[in-house]
Amino acid sequence: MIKDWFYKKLKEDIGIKRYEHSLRVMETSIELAKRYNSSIEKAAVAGLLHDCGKLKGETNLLKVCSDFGIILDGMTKINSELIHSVLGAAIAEKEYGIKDEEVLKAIKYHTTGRENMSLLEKIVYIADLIEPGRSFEGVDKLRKLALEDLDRCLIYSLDNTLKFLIENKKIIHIDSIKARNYLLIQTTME
Ligand code: DGI
Ligand code: FE
Ligand code: FE
Repeated sequence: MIKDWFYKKLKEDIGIKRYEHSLRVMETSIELAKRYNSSIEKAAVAGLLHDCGKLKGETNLLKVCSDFGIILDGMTKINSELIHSVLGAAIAEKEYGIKDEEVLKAIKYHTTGRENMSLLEKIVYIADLIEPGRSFEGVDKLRKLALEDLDRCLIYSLDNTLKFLIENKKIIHIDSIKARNYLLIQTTME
């Protein structure tokens, strides 16, 4: 699924720093896929391309989205941090030729999460946060939890992100809330 030219294009599109982060997310996604018996190939391509929408030097992401025919929801439109995941899914499909819906969704929801995430979506979401280049308070706990219990790790990550958003007076996307509620309901019913 990964072609040689993906690496070159990705590096040019998103810049070296983001590119190196993407390689680490790819490796971490592969590790998690092995740990949880998920497709290694899908984890690799979704991990590699998850930030392919973070176009370097592009100032008008809304225009780029409209050129791709993407209709953004109101909450995404006003949060520049959220646009790159939706745009990334479109770029992965149209420019990298990815057809696998599961992979495209893992890219699309890697920032907010969503209700009833697939295993691959969870893997990429978590790999993005725990790749070896990340250093924030609590990341070691997340790294440990990721190998023990993916859902608990996800709840913990969502808690962290939501606390951060509240502390910084940021708008919370409804999908992040739904992702957390869904996991909490599911894990208390087990
Ligand atoms: O692209 P990365 O930096 O690798 O990581 P990411 O795609 O997870 O983006 C992280 C940023 O997105 C981080 O600053 C928190 C922000 N974010 C996550 N969920 C939400 C959000 N921002 C808003 N406004 N609302 C959300 O629900
Ligand atoms: Fe991202
Ligand atoms: Fe990322």
